[in-house]
Amino acid sequence: SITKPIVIATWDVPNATAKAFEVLAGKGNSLDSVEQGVMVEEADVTNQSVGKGGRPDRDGKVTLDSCIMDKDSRCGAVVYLQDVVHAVSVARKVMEETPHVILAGDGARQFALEMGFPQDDLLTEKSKKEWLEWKKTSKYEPVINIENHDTIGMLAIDSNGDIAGACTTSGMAYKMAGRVGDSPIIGAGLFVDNEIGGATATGMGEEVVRTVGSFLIVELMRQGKSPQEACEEGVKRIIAKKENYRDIQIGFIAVNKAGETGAYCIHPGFSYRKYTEEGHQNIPAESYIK
Ligand code: SD4
Repeated sequence: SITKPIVIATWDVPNATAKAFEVLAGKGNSLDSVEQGVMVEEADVTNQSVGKGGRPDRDGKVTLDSCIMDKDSRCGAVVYLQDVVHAVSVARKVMEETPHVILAGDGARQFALEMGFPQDDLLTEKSKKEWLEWKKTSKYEPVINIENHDTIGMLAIDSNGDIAGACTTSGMAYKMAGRVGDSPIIGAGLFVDNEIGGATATGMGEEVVRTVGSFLIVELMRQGKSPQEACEEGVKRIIAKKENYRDIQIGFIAVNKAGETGAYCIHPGFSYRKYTEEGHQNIPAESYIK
């Protein structure tokens, strides 16, 4: 059957969603769509939360987390990857070329270089300068809604009606060395099920991991909730488990197989980009705190 293709992504990322939709419009599949879509943000040095130009950890190292999942529930991920821009493509190679799901750190980098990915310095002058400034106080205080583009999580349904998702980030700025967030963790930062739909997250990853947020949202949709209702429940679950939830931001987006979408967050300021044949728009998400 022929379905209407759709792409959604966390935050206002018009270039990434345009690229992803271009792949779908050319009869490409959803896996290629989400990979090529999020690669736009990985390459964009002005996005300081993803790929090249990302903010470093507290020791000045840029370390990337990414995962990808397809219609057959195949998945791949890299965590704590250094020196390679396109973490999502390395994640896809983990999925396609290895018997494993996750590769970490030096092993992930070694694998990427063996696969022919170019080595690159991910720390830009701008991010380096800000980090050196931060080091003067070294206060770890994640900022809510740092910019209007941030960690990118993307979900796409192609004209065959098949879903795929990808998520990629440089993680929380000035994190501890070795820290891994939700974004590369299947079920936490991203989950898709071709029978139901998909969900992906942005914000304080620790909270998304301990509630297995994206898996929760897909399962709620399986039980009959709309994507909007499911995203609201996902955020409320985090709020119920976190006394000082006011100090953090979480944003979820979801799509079901009918192409209905939803989004919800703790604080105002989160939005998502939606791209269909009818056009594209930046949609502000409803928030728990008004
Ligand atoms: C993380 N969820 O590493 C990511 C960060 C993020 O917008 O989404 N920033 O916890």
